[in-house]
Amino acid sequence: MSNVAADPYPWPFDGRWSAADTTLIVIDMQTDFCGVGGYVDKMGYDLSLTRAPIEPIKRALKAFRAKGYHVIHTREGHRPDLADLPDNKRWRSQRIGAGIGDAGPCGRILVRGEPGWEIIPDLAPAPGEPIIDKPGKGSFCATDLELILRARGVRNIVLSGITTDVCVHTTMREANDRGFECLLLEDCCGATDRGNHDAAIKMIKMQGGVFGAVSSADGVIAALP
Ligand code: C5J
Repeated sequence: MSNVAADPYPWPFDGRWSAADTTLIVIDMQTDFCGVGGYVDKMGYDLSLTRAPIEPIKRALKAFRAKGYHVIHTREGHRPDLADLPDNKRWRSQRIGAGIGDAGPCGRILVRGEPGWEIIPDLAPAPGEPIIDKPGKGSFCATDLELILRARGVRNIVLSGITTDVCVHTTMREANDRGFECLLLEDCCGATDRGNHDAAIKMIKMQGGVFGAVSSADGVIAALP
């Protein structure tokens, strides 16, 4: 069994990882975050940054699936009646011209069941892969993700998706605090701002790997037991 060549330490810390105890998590690869007419597009950000991880994630997904690893997907979104949408989150989104719950080119922005909320076809979940619907940034808040991970005996989490500095980072922090051993794949993530992506990667590597370690699609694929 070989560790992943990662920064700042060969991952996982104790060399224990296998298909049984390791999951790839693909965070929020929805049209709202990387598609034309979605939430991020409406806010005016450069879609090439949030689309950059699509091909690397595809390669990682193929390798993890081929070896029988756990794969989990997440979607950020709200109930159609917006009962789970905090007033401040809605107000801030309206302020930047992309009001959550408002009509947009891909349906109501960030609302469950709308076209913009769907995971992009390129990265569609395979049958049997759990999809976690979350109302917030972190994947553990108000979801059954932890229960699913513990029930499956997962101890290692490999993170991919968008955005690096918001939903991916929040999820990594939540997972790390719960004792999961985390690895973020740098080229499998993207942010709405290049500097924020780079800063988010740098933060992980501080203090000997304060939230875990960082590698790439090819790095993890080469080492997959
Ligand atoms: C944001 C996300 N940025 N998936 N969501 O609102 O990062």
